[in-house]
Formats: sequence, C-alpha cells, structure tokens
Amino acid sequence: MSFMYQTLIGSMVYCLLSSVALGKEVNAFLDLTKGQAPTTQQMIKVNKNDVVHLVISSDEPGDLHLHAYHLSVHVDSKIKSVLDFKAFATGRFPFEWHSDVKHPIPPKAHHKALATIDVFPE
Ligand SMILES: [Cu+2]
Repeated sequence: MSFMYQTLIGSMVYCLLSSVALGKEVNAFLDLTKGQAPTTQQMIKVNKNDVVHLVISSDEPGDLHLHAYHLSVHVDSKIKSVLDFKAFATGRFPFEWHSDVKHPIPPKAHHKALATIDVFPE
C-alpha cells in the first residue's frame, strides 16, 4: 500500500469520525520482533475520541488484537499493516499478538500483551 493511499484512507477515516466527535489524530507504531514491541512503543497514550492511526510491522506473520475494542488486524512479515480506530472508550487496554509461527515456548506466551493503550478522558 502506497503512502499516498494510506494517507488518503487515513484522512477519509478521520473526516468520517471527526464529524461525530472532535478528536486529534494520533500516529503510533508497533515494530514487532518475535511478537515483542520495543520498550519505547509499549505504552500508547491518547485521549478519548482521538483517532488512532497505528502502523504495525513484524518479522513474523500473525494477528494483532485489541479485544476491548473488538479489533483485529493480520500482519504479514515485511509488510506494514494499518489499524485506524477511534478511541471511544477510556481505560487501559492490552494489545495482544497471536503469532502464525509455532515457537518452542509455552502456549500461554502465544497470547500475551505486547503493548497497552491508555485512553484518558477528554
Ligand atoms: Cu487476542
């Protein structure tokens, strides 16, 4: 997906959502290595009604979940995926990673929080 196309989609989503309630657009990134995000990316902070533009990359294929918002996005290795959503509910919510790759580690670790998003009241 080209940058222009992503920007266009992002703008369209933003216009659509901002007509309902005003919030700023927040860019966030998750660059995953074996389902882990760098420390600097593990805490995303936004305000209620912000529109989050999350760009995800990963060295292995899998699915990123934000269960609290009923969101899921598939990520292919070496291709960036984008998740655009409006932060409509306040609280601290975990992002979870479900790897397509079977690692020789306990099953529990296949479904774990790699980052959290804090949505503060406006
Ligand atoms: Cu999940």
